[in-house]
Amino acid sequence: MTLISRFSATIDERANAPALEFRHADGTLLRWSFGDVAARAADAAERLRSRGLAPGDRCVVHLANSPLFIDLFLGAFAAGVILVPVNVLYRDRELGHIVADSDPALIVTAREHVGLFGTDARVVAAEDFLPPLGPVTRRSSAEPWASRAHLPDDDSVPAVIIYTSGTTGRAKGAVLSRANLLANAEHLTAAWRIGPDDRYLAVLPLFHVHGLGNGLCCWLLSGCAMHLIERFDAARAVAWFGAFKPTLFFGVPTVYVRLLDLPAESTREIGSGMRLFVCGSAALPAPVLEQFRERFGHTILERYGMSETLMNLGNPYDGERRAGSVGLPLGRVEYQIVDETAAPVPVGTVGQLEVRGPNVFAGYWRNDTATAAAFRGGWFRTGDMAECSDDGYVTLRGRASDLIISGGFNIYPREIEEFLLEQPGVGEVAVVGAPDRARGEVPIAYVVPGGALDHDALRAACGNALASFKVPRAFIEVASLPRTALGKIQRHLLPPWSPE
Ligand code: MCA
Ligand code: AMP
Repeated sequence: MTLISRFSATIDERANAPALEFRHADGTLLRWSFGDVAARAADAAERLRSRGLAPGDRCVVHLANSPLFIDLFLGAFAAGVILVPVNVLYRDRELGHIVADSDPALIVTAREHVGLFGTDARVVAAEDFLPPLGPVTRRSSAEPWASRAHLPDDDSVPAVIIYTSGTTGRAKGAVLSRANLLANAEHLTAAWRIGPDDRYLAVLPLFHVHGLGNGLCCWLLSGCAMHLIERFDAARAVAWFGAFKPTLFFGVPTVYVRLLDLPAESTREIGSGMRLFVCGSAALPAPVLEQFRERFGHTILERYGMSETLMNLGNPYDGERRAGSVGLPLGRVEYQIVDETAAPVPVGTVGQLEVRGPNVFAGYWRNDTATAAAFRGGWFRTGDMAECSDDGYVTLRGRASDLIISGGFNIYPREIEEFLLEQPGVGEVAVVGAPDRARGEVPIAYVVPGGALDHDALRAACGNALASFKVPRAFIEVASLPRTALGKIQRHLLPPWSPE
């Protein structure tokens, strides 16, 4: 079975079942069945084709969570178009690179964000390009959503390109095939027992793998009901849980830290209706898992994935969900922990984590050098360090690179450093992650002045060019950067920073 045939099976079997709820900006609650979702997807596919997009063309989507995103996601499958979702917080520097690299035929954004793309003629506002949000008129003939594509239903073709930063500072496009998305959704629906009776409260952004590959694809594979939220906000969580009564919830650690601040009567009430809370994208601190269990009566299931691989490891549904560990291999995923020479290390020894399986991507978009470097002997080199216990549980032990994860969003210091070095007054610079209770880490810049340094101007320049979560919380002036004899910056020797 292919991804399209699996999604179609859900849509056919559950054509009149509740599929999607979304509160429109005007306050009305949209409610669509799977048949409605399919009708809109067929319409979106038609619009992509009418606009001249052919199979294999790219379509950048720069949208906050909305049913319009889902229209494009499914419409692109039907039209054979490769979707390139980008973080809505990205600004000109990030967007410029992704647009240049992915070379899209169409860029879809919100009306208010069209200006971010300058005068690019490929940009359309989603509100103009897609049918208005509202009740759906279904075609009288029950035409399957993907049938008019007349394309081979081939799962080896690229489905989405997810841009993920690297040590080079410039994001690379991880090309995920339909087969990758299907394998991941099959693994997760089986491992987490997701079925048509579930009710999934979707708060994570659809432009990253967590919300897209896990959230949307498990929804479409299982045929459960989904309530889509534009963006997570702890102050409104009690109302969302109370009204929708979900059974299933996916979050990043920051989301769970925020939920811990809810009053005790709310946490008990929320916990009583829930079946499963899943966490990933960054390390879940053990005390958060313990406190969450006390207050909500649920042990969060922590899992581990990457944009290039979708999900690799997870704590078991039945059996011990071990704090601090990312558990055991999911589905058909295999892993090994090896040393520099690719030899497996003994149990209890930290080594490099490598994975393979049907969920693992084939390579980066138009970047054979990066692809070749990412694989060794058929194994994908995650860049994460890990160790395995006697009973097979894997624990992550840091990364080979300097990745900072803030609120579940990834930050590569090199990208910010390269930008800061272009600014007046900056001689040398090192960006490091400082601990933060809620967001896990926040970026801090240590600057060796090369002239007069204007902190406000630096902050403003970062704010214009970079996503807000990448703007350093502080610019600390230092006389020099600690370096090894080979000139590599010793980030751990920089003076610690804490907010006053
Ligand atoms: C945050 N902001 C957003 C969003 N989230 N804007 C638009 N859409 C969003 N989804 C902006 C806010 O406007 C604000 O911007 C700034 O970010 C900080 O927000 P704040 O209100 O302080 O939020 P918070 O309480 O700290 O919570 C933020 C959050 C958010 C909800 C946890 O960071 C988030 O949605 N994180 C999820 C990231 C994610 O899905 N990662 C998965 C990557 P301003 O500063 O301008 O006011 S996939 C991955 O890593 C792998 C594959 C994996 O394993 O899953
Ligand atoms: P991305 O490049 O956005 O796909 O992020 C992938 C990285 O997020 C992984 O290589 C890990 O370093 C990190 N990550 C994902 N899940 C977890 C987790 N449960 N615990 C710790 N780190 C995680």
